[in-house]
Formats: sequence, structure tokens, C-alpha cells
Amino acid sequence: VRAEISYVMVKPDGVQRGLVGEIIGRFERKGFKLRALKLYQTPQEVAEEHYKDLSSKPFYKDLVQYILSGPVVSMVWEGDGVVASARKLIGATNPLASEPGTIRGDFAIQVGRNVIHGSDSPDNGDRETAAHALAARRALTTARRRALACARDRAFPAALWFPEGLVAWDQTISPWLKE
Ligand code: DAT
Ligand code: MG
Repeated sequence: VRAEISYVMVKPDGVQRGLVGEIIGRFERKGFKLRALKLYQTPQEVAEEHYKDLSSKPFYKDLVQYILSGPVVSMVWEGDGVVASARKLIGATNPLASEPGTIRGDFAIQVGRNVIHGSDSPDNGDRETAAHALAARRALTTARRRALACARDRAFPAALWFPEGLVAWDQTISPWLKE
């Protein structure tokens, strides 16, 4: 049986405003387990897949543009009931309606700049994780290529440029990846 996971993403405004540590801290203190974490620029097709259920909404174009406006921090959090609990930690979609003490309630005002995403069902947790894992894998390939080029240029051993962290996302996420 696979563990329950939620795909949680600090959106570009949250990254830009320096809220990453605050947000990770709240999930850690709650007690959930961080299974994967990566910073990257979301490819357009991943953003569109992520929000495909909302594609008929009038705000869909702005929403995708917002997600593409800067790097995001993608995380996979694991634990019993993590999907519903993460939604509580995050707060209501419209930050003006989010309770104080929630992430959106404490740090946001606009629905179009609401700092963070969390899956709304365990199935969507799996789906969104798989979609973003492809983006993370592509970012990893780019990072690996750059690292290799860099290692060649500077005549450092390539191993120096491959800390465990570079491959961690791929490995920890593999149970949820549909090949
Ligand atoms: P949530 O992010 O709380 O799961 P959602 O899935 O209904 O909310 O919508 C996804 C995002 O779309 C949401 O975080 C912000 C944006 N959004 C939702 N409703 C909106 C609206 N009425 N106007 C503008 N943006 C909206
Ligand atoms: Mg949603």
C-alpha cells in the first residue's frame, strides 16, 4: 500500500517573498515527512496539466501565467491524512477568507497571489506529483549537463558536482512515477 502524499508547492510569490523556510517549518512542526523537494521553473505544459481541471475558468490564463512567473518550490509531504491536513494548514483559497494561523491567512491578501498550493485529494496528490516529477527530472538533466560542463572546464572531478541531492527527487518519487 502506498503512503498518502500531498503535492505542495510554494508559488512564485511565496519564493520571491522569502516564505519558503516559514512554510516548510510549519509542515515539519506538524509532523509530516518531507519526501522530496525541488526548486525549478515550471514548464508551461506542466503548469497546464497541473491546473487542467480549471481550464474553462475565466482566470485560467492568468493563473498559469502566475505559476510561470518565477521559480517554485515543489514538495511532496507524506503521512496519514496529509492531504486534508495540508489544506487546513494552507487555509481557504481566497486569503481574505483564510483564518489567521493558516499560511494564506497569515501571509496573503489576493486570490491570484495566494502563496501556496496543496492537493485537494489523494488521487490528485499522486497525479500532481507525477506531473511535476517530470519537470523536476528535466531540471535535473539540465543541472547534470551544466555540472558536467562545469567540471570539464574547471578540471574538477565530476563527482564533486553530484551531491546526493541532485538525484534525490528522482529516487524518492519513483514509486509515484508512471513510466
Ligand atoms: P486551491 O488553490 O485552494 O485548491 P482552486 O483549486 O479552486 O483553489 O484554484 C486554484 C487556484 O486558482 C487558486 O489557488 C487561485 C486561483 N483561483 C481560484 N479561484 C479564483 C478566482 N475566483 N479568481 C482568481 N483566481 C482564482
Ligand atoms: Mg486546488
